[in-house]
Amino acid sequence: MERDARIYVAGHTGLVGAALVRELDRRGYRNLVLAERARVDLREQAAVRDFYRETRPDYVFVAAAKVGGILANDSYPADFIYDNLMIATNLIHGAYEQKVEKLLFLGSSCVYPKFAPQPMQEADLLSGPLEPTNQWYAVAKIAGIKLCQAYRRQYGCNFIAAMPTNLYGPGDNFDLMTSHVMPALLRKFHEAKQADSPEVIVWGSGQPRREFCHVDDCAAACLHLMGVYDGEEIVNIGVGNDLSIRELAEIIRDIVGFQGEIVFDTGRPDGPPIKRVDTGVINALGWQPRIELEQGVRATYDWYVSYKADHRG
Ligand code: GFB
Repeated sequence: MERDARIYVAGHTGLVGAALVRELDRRGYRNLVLAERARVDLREQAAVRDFYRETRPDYVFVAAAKVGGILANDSYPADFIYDNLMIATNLIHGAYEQKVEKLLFLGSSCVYPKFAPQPMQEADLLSGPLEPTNQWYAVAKIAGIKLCQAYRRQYGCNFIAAMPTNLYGPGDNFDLMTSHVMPALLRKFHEAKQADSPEVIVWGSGQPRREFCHVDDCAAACLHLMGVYDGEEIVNIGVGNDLSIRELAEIIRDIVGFQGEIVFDTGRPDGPPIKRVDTGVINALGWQPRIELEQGVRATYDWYVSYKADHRG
């Protein structure tokens, strides 16, 4: 990407979008196209078309999505499939109409089958049934992948798609009902320590395994792919290791300094037993993660504590 290129980061206030803006700033890209939701509702095709005509971006990162943890996905299926289908369709079709130079669509590791062989390879896409709790979000993301591939085949659009594993980091959603496990546990252990509570409730059995990639590593991977990758196939973004939810809870307990007990609420869903992506493709393209899990969790906790101090409520 040329230093003066117009770069649109759709979803720039979200976890990934904000990390992309930070990384682009760090690398000296100054011509960013950013729009609050109030300026353009990405679910409205005409609004997106007008926005593209007005801003004429050269590059587009599709980091806008309706996202959430296992409970949110399971509770609001219509919202997750409709919003994400509309966002993907409007941004990808609009990029074609506007003759955007290149677009990167961000999917998720949840596009892979619930029982895909581990670690999950890009070729495993659509090889089996999806995880029921987030099938709605997954189908919308798979549609986004197929849109990128179809517009490449029919119109020659250079639209690529990346599938990040579970992400965490500063700027995450810490609402206990809609968030992912990492921010939820950071908040739960923090508040339990503050209140001197005897225990922290962790959802599920604690046995599922998850892979966690810091969002700054993910942003760097996205910029790397935008620079070097022009293929039709999806590309995974991950760190090459995973841990159980029990192990994660114990790491967070120790980082926060909580002295009480961890209690597992097996009435809550576990989701897929394991969800680790194979990173052979992106590693061969020259990218490696740099942020170790404990270092990343500690930094995210420090951010959360300082953010809470600045934003009472
Ligand atoms: O992060 P999470 O909500 O989503 O849950 P998934 C991961 C695991 O952590 C599940 C357990 O086994 C949860 O039961 N868990 C334990 C908790 N305590 C908690 C808690 O307090 N909050 C939450 N949220 N989980 C998501 C998909 O699946 O992965 C999204 O739903 C997206 O669509 C994302 O794809 C990457 O990792 O199970």
